[in-house]
Amino acid sequence: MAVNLVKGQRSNIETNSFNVGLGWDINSRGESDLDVTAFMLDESGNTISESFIVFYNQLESADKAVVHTGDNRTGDGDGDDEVISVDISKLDSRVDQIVFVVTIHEAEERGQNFGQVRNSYIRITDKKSNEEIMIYELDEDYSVEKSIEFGRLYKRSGQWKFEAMGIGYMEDLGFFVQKYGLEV
Ligand SMILES: [Ca+2]
Ligand SMILES: [Ca+2]
Repeated sequence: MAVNLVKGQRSNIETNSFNVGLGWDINSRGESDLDVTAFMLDESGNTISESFIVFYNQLESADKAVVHTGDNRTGDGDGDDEVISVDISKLDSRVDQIVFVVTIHEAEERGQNFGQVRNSYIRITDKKSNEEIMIYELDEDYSVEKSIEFGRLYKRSGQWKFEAMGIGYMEDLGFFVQKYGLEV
């Protein structure tokens, strides 16, 4: 049985190899292109280097532990729209947490925000069995936000856990690159 997380809740991850899937739908008025980005941070909360940011324009981390399966530009249809797979056993030993941020491509230019986004979730599935381990459906309404820190994987005493974050921002991807310690 999958664990249903609510905002702020944490849960242990007992498998080394899993997929982190993002799903969303758009309500009327044209298309929105949501993008999920994984920032791989060290103990101080900074991105290890540029090659440890995984997103549609850089599909694999330097250690090959985190792999994005490709850009989805519409969110059309059910199920995961963008997927990032994680193999804990390959992770660079400096990686202390991985934050998943979802942004809207060209939100500013297109005048788009999360008020137009529906049914969004992040879920973790076991890569071997394809079983859903946990899911976090955004449980509050967002309106003007242009980006969301959706969730994070982090390590405590050797145990990997997932935390449902759901923190909305008015910022674009560049903001998070700076927030997590790199120059834009
Ligand atoms: Ca996309
Ligand atoms: Ca969808």
